[in-house]
Amino acid sequence: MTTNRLKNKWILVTGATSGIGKASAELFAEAGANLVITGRREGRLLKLKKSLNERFSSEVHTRSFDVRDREECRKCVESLENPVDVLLNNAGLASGLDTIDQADFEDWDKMIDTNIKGLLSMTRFVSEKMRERNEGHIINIGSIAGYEAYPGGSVYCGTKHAVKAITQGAKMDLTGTNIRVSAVSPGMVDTEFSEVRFHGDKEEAEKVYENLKPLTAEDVAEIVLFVANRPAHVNILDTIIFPVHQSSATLVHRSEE
Ligand code: NDP
Ligand code: 8X3
Repeated sequence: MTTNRLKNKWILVTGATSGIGKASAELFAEAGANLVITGRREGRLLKLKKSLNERFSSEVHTRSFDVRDREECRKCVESLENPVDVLLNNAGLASGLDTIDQADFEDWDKMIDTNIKGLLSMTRFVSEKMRERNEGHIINIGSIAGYEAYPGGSVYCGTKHAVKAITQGAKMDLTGTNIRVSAVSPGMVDTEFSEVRFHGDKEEAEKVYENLKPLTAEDVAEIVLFVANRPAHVNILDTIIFPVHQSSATLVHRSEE
């Protein structure tokens, strides 16, 4: 039986309105941790808070903001009464799958400003406070796209390569402290990710997961919890998680029907 080290800890989750962030918030609450759930869609945050409050005894706070707005990130962190034990940098997106010569600049800006700069802002503000306490854990959601590029994914993959480098560099910067830094890097996960990538085109999004059993958000959340729940002297730097029928960013086996 695994020891539960998460009870009464404070976990800040970015992008908790959907997918991996929401599933992680649910598992953290089930483990008895308290939560600050964030994202742009306030209605969804309030709904999740209500549902967590009905099922678990954890304290849940909401902060609705866009991680691309650095001052909003600062305000969020400064507004917290309790120190953050675990920062789950999950908010992120792919926008478009166009080639380098055709892609839309707005799509590029969205990905770079959210996946890299948003993650950096949250990390900067939270890690400063973690260093003062000499404790804490930063967990970044990376991707197989941080290890490989694929056609149409140059910028999304570039942002996830950046997340890998930021994770490694932050771990180095915090050497000698008790602060842990980790990444969790999945392959295909069935969330709203593809719908967002294809700008709301549900049919295109469904094709990504056709005749293949992708990971679920809960599958990834379980790994996040495992990483967060290690003893204080254990730092998992990264993990790559695939569905069994995926072997690289682009090599997938789809069943016949
Ligand atoms: P979802 O689209 O289901 O969830 C994305 C979350 O990010 C939402 O809660 C969204 O909240 C939040 N978010 C996006 N942009 C912003 C922003 N500017 N400010 C604040 N929050 C934002 O996708 P996933 O759960 O799949 O994605 C979570 C992470 O997992 C991402 O970093 C993604 O790159 C990564 N990933 C996903 C994989 C997949 O196949 N699904 C595989 C590997 C990694 P809101 O819109 O309310 O702001
Ligand atoms: C999401 C996984 O392969 O679509 O990061 O880039 S992939």
